[in-house]
Amino acid sequence: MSARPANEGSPGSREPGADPGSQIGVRNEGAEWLGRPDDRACHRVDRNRGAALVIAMLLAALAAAVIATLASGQSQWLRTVELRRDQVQAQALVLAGLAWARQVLQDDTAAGPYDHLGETWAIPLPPTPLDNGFIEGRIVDAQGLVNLNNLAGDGAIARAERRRLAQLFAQADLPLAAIDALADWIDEDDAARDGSSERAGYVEARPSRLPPNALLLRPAEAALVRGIDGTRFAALSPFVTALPATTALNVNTAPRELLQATINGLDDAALAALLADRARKMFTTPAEFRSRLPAGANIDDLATIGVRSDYFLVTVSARQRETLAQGRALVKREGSSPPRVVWQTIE
Ligand SMILES: [Ca+2]
Ligand SMILES: [Ca+2]
Repeated sequence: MSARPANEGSPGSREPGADPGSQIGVRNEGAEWLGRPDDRACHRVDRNRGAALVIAMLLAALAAAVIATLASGQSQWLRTVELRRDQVQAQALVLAGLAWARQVLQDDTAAGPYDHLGETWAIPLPPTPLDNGFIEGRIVDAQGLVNLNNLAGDGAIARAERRRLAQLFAQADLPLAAIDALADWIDEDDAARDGSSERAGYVEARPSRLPPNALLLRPAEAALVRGIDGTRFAALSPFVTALPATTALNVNTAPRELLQATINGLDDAALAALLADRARKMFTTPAEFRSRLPAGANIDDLATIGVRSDYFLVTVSARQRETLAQGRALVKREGSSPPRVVWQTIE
């Protein structure tokens, strides 16, 4: 029986020839783990590997964030470019539509000296499909509407317009006294019709404003006049306009509401008969209009009405994908020349 080496089986012992690197460490007599130089190097390598891994992950996250930001910015930029492109195309279509309307009105001069609802210009252009959208438009005879600027005068046309507007105001629950204030807002003088509707009466007005003593450019300006509620007045927009001249009402195009406010002694049945007669054949003179009025109906002054028009309102809408453009214009026909644009808005 051979003697065992003294250190056989003791902690930290190893077989002769065993690989020193196969053991991570040794436990000394104090039972502490003490790394050997090789072990500490291993730990440093591990720590370096860990730090490198964390840095790599951070860089990857940063790169992902940068790419996402760039992609988002590029997407937004592309979206902006697309919207701008659609807007330009839609506005170009609106401009083309307005030019088309002027051409239609110019061509109409060859059709005779009358303007009525049976003519080509009066047929609305329905929504017409185009590439990526549609276009629609219509022409309205502005002289078939109440011309608010007529109120500035004192003659028969001003009185007739006041009467028509009074009926509209009553229907819209607007105060009739505001018609005087509106006339003072427009007329050149500073003499108040009701004692306070000229400049002196607006000194304390809030928000501050003063009568311009000038013709309206837009009917909506009437909402600035004291006593006129903007929302209620807006309901009258299909019936009112503001033209840069005194104009007679075209009885060939005026809506039933304005004909009723123009003619004395016209009940609903007589008005329906008059409209049916107008649809059958236009009126060629104010005198003929009076001669064709139903029995019992009459009109005060033939100078306040007409059968032709110079001013027309044109509205055109065009859509390109999600973008909608709208154009409005007041055009004035002057002889056989292309109608002149009095004002025009493109939105
Ligand atoms: Ca005509
Ligand atoms: Ca005035």
